[in-house]
Amino acid sequence: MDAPRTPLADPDFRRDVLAGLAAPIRAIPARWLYDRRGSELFEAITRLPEYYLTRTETALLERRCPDVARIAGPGQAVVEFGSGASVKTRILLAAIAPSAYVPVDISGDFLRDAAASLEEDFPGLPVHPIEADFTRPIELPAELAALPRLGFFPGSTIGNLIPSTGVDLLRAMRRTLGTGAWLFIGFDRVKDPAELLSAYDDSAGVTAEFNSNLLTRINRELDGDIPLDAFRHRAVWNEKLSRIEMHLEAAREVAFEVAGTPFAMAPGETIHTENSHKYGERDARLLLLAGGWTPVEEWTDEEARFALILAKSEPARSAP
Ligand code: AVJ
Repeated sequence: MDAPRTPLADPDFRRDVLAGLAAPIRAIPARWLYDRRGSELFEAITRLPEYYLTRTETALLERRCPDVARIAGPGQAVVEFGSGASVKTRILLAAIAPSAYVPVDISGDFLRDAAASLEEDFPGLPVHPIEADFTRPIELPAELAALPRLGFFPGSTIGNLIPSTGVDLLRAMRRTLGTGAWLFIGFDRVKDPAELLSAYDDSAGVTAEFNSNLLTRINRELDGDIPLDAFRHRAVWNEKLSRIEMHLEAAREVAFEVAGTPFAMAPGETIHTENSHKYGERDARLLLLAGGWTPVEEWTDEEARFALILAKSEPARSAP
C-alpha cells in the first residue's frame, strides 16, 4: 500500500512547481526559496563580503533617516511592507518620532514575533501588525485614519519583481497609504556586471546553497526525487532586461519525479528561480512615477551602489 503523500504540502507550492517545471521555459517563483532554511541562508548571504546590498543600505539609512524625519515630519504611521522589524526598521523608527508602526506580512507567525520584539525596544509606540498580501490594497486600522503615513519598502525587494508587476505593487501601496503619503524605498543600482555577478555567486558558495535548497524543499514537501548533484547554481547578468537571474542548470541529462509527475531535462537546460532587477537613477524614478509616486529626495552611497528614494503620492492630475 502507498504511504500517504505529504498531506501538509502547500497547494500553491505544488501548483507553482508542477506548472513551472512543465513550462517551455522552466521557472519557479522566487518566493518559494524562502522556507526556514532558505531564510537562514539569505541571512547568511547578507553578511557575505561580496553581497554589498544590505551593508550599503544599512549605512545609508543610518546616515539619511534624519533627513527623512526632517522632510516628512514627526508623527508618521510607518507602514512596513514585508518581513519587518529588522535592523533597518529600528534605524528608521529611532530617527523619525513615529506615531505608530504597522508591519504588513503574509506570515502571521513571523509578524507576531516581530511585533513583540519591537514593542520591547520602542515602549509606548503603538504597533498594529496586519496579516495580509500587500500586493493588493489593504484597509488600515481605523486608529490610523487621522495619522500621516509613511510606507517603508527597503532591501531592493522591488527588484524581485518584473517592472510591470512592480508598478502594480506601487499602485497597490498608493491605494493602501492614500494621497499625501510618503514612500521610502530602496533600489539596487545598475553597476559593473562583474561586481553584480560576484554578489550572486559568492566564493563561499552560500548563494549556490540558497538556490539548491529549493530542490531540497521540493523533494521534501512534494515527494520529489531530484538528484541535487545533477544541478549547478548559475547567476547570469541579463543586460537587456537589466537584471541578475538565478538559475539551476542541469549538468547532465536528468530525469526525476515530483508529486508523481515525471520530468526530464537535457544538459544545459535550466530552471529559472529568481530575478533581481537593477535600476539606473532615471529608471528608478520612472518606475515610481508609473506607480503613482513622485520622487522628492534621493540618497546614494559614495560608489552609487544603492539608492534610497523618498517619494510622495500626490493628487492625480493629467493636465500639466
Ligand atoms: C531579498 C530579493 C533583495 O535580490 O538581492 C540575494 C535576494 N537572492 N541573493 C536580492 C537574493 C540571491 C535578494 N532580495
